[in-house]
Amino acid sequence: MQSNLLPQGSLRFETNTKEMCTSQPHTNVPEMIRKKRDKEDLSAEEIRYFVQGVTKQTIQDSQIGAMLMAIRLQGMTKEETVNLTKEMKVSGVVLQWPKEWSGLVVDKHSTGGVGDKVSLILAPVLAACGCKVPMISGRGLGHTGGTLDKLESIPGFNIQKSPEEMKDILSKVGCCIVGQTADLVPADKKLYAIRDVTSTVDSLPLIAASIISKKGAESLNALILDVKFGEGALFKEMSGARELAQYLVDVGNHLGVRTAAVLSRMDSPIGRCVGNSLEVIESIDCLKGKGLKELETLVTCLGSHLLHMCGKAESLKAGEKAIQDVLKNGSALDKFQAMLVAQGVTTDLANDLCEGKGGLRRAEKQEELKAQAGGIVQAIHSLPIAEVLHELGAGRSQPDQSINWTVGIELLKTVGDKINEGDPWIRVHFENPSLDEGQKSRLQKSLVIGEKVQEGPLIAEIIQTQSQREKGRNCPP
Ligand code: IUR
Repeated sequence: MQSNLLPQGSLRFETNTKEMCTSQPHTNVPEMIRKKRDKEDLSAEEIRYFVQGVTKQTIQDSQIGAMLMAIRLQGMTKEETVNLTKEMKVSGVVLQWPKEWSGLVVDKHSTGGVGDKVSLILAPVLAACGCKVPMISGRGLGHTGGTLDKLESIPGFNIQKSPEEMKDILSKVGCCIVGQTADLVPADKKLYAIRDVTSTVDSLPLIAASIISKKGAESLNALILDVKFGEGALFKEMSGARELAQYLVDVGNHLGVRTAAVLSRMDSPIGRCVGNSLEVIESIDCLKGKGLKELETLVTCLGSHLLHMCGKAESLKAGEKAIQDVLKNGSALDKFQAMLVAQGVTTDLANDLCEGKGGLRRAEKQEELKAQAGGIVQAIHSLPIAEVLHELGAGRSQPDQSINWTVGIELLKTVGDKINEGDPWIRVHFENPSLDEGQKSRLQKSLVIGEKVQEGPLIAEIIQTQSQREKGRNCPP
């Protein structure tokens, strides 16, 4: 690894020492591309050479694009994917934690959903249960904000923390939520940028290597994946989500991280609110044990699997109980408050927020829409909601675009609720641009009213390795 990737004065990182003893493979890049093009397997040595060339920029972008397309079209064996993931993981710094934390370092990854504020709740919940959670998250691109955008709607919240600072916050608080630094898995940054412009994003081995290499570089003991399917998700059908989940679980476990996945339904938004600052307020309510049942169910399911996998809970039931306890006794909320202060929010503001005394700027305008029929709320389509919020400024189309954190919606009725004609069902928060008639009509169409609920259960399936299923507990192979 290049020495300039190492933060100065830090002893906390493993460098990719393999590079020093790696000789060039008995091949060259065009020959490696030809092999993959012709569906031959790449050796571990060839994959190492490729990833190091990507990182050091000694391989041309055209060659990287050709290799990615060959992988996209011909696939990779599980062994090749694991080798690719391992090499990507060590392309930059790999976080190292004190020995005392062994077994306790956990995180989650979600494939993204409308109103998905689970990370904001899960990180402090797990910290309150005794885990260490070095959550590295992203900003949103597209519909609404990502986890970092939600947190940045809190004045003062700083997402840029060095590994040293992360370790300090983890020892004092137990959780932090930060942005990715340039030196963590630099190979993924390069590969992702080229995947984006070569139509090679939708490749199972490339997705798995990208996600798991970054989680691997956090040196986790356990990882839970929330893979969503349904109208508002990447996969419309459960079968696609299941295939990705199983692949990610296998690769994660091969990398030595106990990994399991939850397949969760994403037809309607998660929780009551969509939009950055509104989701922070909803998360605080959930941390007080006053969240919408579905949201609490998802947090409890993901968290209990992590507690069980890392050995903090003897069974899933015990994990669920531990989570219910920290939501009820205020210790999860205390962790959230401490994390805010550790990441730059003033003590007064963190107090006000957690005590429900406000503190976040509210949009200048709110408008409620009324139901045009009565019955039971069968569904609230998340995609039109996300699209309208994007148009109103809640999401970005370009990575460097600024967003309006106050823009969002509150659902005054959710799936399963009884509703009468004329009842207000959604409150839209907006500023400039204003909510127009076309957007109101699209929002109205997202509300489906019928005679009974038709949606299936929120948690559809749990994906584990064969040995996890047999032992009832995750073990790396
Ligand atoms: N998130 C990632 O980190 N990597 C990917 O390839 C995709 C989502 I798709």
